Amino acid sequence: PLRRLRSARAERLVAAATAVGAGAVVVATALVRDGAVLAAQRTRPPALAGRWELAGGRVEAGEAEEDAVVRECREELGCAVSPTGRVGTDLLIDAGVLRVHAAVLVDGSAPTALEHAGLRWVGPAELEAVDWVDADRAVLPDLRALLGPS
Ligand code: DCP
Repeated sequence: PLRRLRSARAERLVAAATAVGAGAVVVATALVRDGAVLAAQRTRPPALAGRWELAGGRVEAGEAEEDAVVRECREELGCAVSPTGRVGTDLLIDAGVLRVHAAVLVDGSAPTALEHAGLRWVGPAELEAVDWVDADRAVLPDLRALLGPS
């Protein structure tokens, strides 16, 4: 079940649940270049294969979220990124809580699909048409605001 958390109280409940091991923190990267965001096509699990996501993964114990963003982009996309801040609110997913961070490419770096079936840069006008995984679709209003008008 997916729902947006709006209250500070709800945010604290997620923090408490995460602290006792009830779920993982998963970071996703809104990598922005030239007014477009990078979408990556999942290969697993079967239920999500073929659908598109913001690249990311589980934050490791003791790891800062920004460091997880940098690590996941290096592992999955083979590129160097610099995080620039949170996008949207916490999202509850089966694995725990999903937190999106915006990021930009470090000069000269470019993403490659090392673990995904494909990559595409998505401008504001195309955001809606992409077959996003459910959690990432919930971030579209925030992505639109991040990218600006089409
Ligand atoms: N997820 C999501 N949206 C994203 C990224 C991830 O909904 N943009 C979800 C899908 C998975 C969970 O988060 O249920 C973990 O994502 P990954 O499998 O990509 O992350 P890891 O490879 O780090 O996790 P695992 O330990 O499962 O291999």
